[in-house]
Amino acid sequence: MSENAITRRSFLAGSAGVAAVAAGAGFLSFNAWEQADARGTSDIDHHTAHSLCNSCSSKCGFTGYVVDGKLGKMIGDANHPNCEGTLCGRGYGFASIAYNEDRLTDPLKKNGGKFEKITWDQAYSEIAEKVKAIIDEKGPQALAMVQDPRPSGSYYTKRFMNALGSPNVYTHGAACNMSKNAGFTQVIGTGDFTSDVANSKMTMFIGRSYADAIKPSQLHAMQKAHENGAELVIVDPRLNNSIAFADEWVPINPGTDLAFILAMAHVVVHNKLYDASYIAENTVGFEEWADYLKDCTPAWAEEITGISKDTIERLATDLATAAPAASIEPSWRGAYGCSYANSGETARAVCCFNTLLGCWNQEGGAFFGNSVKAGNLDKEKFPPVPKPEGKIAGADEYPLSLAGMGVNVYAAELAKKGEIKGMFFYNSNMVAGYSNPKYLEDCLSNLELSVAIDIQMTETCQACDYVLPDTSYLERLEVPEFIGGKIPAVSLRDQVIEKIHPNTKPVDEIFTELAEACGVGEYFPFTIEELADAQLRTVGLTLDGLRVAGTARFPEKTFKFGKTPTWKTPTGKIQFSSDACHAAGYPSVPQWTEPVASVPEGDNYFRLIGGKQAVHTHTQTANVPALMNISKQYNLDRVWINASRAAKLGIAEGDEVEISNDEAKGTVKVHVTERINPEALYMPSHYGCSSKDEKTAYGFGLRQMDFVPFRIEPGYGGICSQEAIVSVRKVGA
Ligand SMILES: Nc1nc2c(c(=O)[nH]1)N[C@H]1C(S)=C(S)[C@@H](COP(=O)(O)OP(=O)(O)OC[C@H]3O[C@@H](n4cnc5c(=O)[nH]c(N)nc54)[C@H](O)[C@@H]3O)O[C@H]1N2
Ligand SMILES: Nc1nc2c(c(=O)[nH]1)N[C@H]1C(S)=C(S)[C@@H](COP(=O)(O)OP(=O)(O)OC[C@H]3O[C@@H](n4cnc5c(=O)[nH]c(N)nc54)[C@H](O)[C@@H]3O)O[C@H]1N2
Ligand code: SF4
Ligand SMILES: [Mo]
Repeated sequence: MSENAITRRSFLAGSAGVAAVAAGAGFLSFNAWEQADARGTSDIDHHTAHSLCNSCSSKCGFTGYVVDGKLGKMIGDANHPNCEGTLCGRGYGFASIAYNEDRLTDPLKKNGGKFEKITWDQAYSEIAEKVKAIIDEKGPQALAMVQDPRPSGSYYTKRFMNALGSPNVYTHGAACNMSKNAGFTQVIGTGDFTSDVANSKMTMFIGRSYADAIKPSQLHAMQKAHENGAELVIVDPRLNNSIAFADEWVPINPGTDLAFILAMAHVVVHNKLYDASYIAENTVGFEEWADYLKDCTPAWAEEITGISKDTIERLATDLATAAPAASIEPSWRGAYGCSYANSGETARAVCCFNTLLGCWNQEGGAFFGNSVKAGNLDKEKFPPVPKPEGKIAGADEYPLSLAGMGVNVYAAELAKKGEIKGMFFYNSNMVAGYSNPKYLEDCLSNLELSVAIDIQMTETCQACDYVLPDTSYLERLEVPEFIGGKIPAVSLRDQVIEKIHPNTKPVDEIFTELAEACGVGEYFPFTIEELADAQLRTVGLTLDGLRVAGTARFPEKTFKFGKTPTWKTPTGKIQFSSDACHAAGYPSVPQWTEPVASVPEGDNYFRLIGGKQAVHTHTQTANVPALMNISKQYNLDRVWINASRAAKLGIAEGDEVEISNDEAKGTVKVHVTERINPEALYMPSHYGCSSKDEKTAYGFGLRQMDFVPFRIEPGYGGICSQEAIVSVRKVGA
């Protein structure tokens, strides 16, 4: 530990030097240090270290205060762009995972359905033998990796797979935001943008809740916009908790956002509320889209969306009036990240609509920010890995999907077909979260090699043959994390506490040693410290410096509003029409496409929707007692049902109901509320864990994914997580 620890003395010595490297660094104050040092005597081990929360993709930066070897407190780092000094409850709660009684402590192998402890040497040699056999038989394309992008995880998993010759490195994207990013890419040539909410006159949130699905900096921006008097509108079948800072809830029918946006576009185009010269200079396909939009009247959309034509007309006009300091916020997952068969097309429509507002790179509108990346490294020390042959599996079948994410569920299907024979899972609970768990388990059971690298015994671990125990994020140093934005940044996950379980290993060691066992060790002749330091030196920093600062900003790269971006589309323009979409079987301009599943007539049918709760992340926090106690105390596992629909079914608040469809059946209590659209049944996303070795999580609530039929969105590759209809009845009725 000692070389990672920043003792009081080295902190004071280092802080003078670091000011030069960490522009704007808001590292801890002397007072804060004094608090951590309350016991004041020099014989007690006490130090601080900067880390990045691993509870969600925001990876907020914080300072960990360690006393007697244990994490005592965490303070969000003010200069970390996603956190701005505030951590959310999940961040604090999840840190206790390091000390969780269900931690994986040793490598495991499945034997006759039961797991037994094995040595690392045995694990490496058996896995390597299978890897080699698979490559000999079917080539490296028969291997795949699924990983949740974390700093070291992204680097080492990709390098390992590419060293073996496989291009098949998947993220969780197809179960998160890939359809959205892919749809955006077709229009604006890039997968994401940022709404300048804080400075906007009006922002519309379509299926995005800053207050439930938290990134602290976004919530700060929303609060600021609210205080500034901006018009903030929430379009959501469910009245989410962001309403505290918003003006209006638009309770749309689930899966119909595309019709809503098309009708708003109709209003703006029909009433000529757009900047014609901007459209003429920057876009292709406008006439074709405008022609299609003629029939997309607010009255037409009212039928589909359940939103009155007057509301649609008013909101579209308000947005156009507030433009260019207005936008539809990019959203993340809820409405069109991966939910429906029309998600990618909905995303396209969002970007087309924002184009009508002329808001790109305008203050208060939507912008693209700047980024900083690590430069080239010394080739001797960090030998480049040859690019694997061929494309990631699924790229041809889902031509609009993004190669950087890949269609992870298609890889599972290939496993079922015997075309993929070996799969690795790093920091990923695919089985419980990426589509129907029963189906995914079945796919994985066909593999010759399945390896999960995790910290707790999840459903995915249970479905694999080998389970390797990572250290928790608090116990390891990782590759630096570069973060784009208004002022780009680089941030460090340093080791905060000593390893707790001696037989666990950090991710960098696992993949370095696995690579050696598989005969490709020549690509890993460096330590994580050497790699991190080399990357940082390419941007004028050092590992020692960033260890003290935690986060460094690049003010010289500050983004400036006003400049029209270079559009990285095939035409070099914003594309109302896309040849690639047309080739993939969609209309060339975004048109109304229905979701595949529709709610049948009958009092007891609903569309099942999901959504985050502020105290949990996906499937990974349900086994954290501190967070689960909140869920239990407040009955957070209840499903939400609309009050008038409940009345028809004789269902009252707190009743036990049975939810069923062809995929699954289960009972749970209900929350009867006016805060949900009558068509929708909301099941919180975080419960229903089926792994008995996660003792806190097991058996609490239902799992939304159990009710979702396995389906992949044509072209885009999303998992269609809300193409699920369920029937509801009161238990005992
Ligand atoms: N607390 C918490 N915060 C998180 C995470 C977490 O797990 N927990 N995860 C992080 C990650 S990885 C992600 S992707 C983001 C997700 O961020 P979001 O996408 O904002 O999160 P969700 O809660 O899934 O969905 C947002 C809203 O979409 C609504 N919705 C559902 N269906 C529809 C629809 O058809 N149309 C419309 N208009 N709305 C719909 C839901 O009711 C919900 O209120 O959150 C990030 N932050
Ligand atoms: N049921 C359900 N499914 C979902 C979602 C949901 O909320 N509920 N959300 C969707 C969204 S938005 C996304 S982005 C994806 C996210 O999908 P994933 O990225 O797979 O997220 P989790 O389900 O939280 O699983 C994370 C896994 O990483 C493990 N882990 C945590 N820390 C470490 C570590 O330090 N090292 C290693 N090796 N493993 C670690 C956890 O134990 C857990 O098994 O899921 C999607 N699917
Ligand atoms: S938003 Fe919360 S859970 Fe996510 S990284 Fe930040 S502190 Fe952790
Ligand atoms: Mo996500």
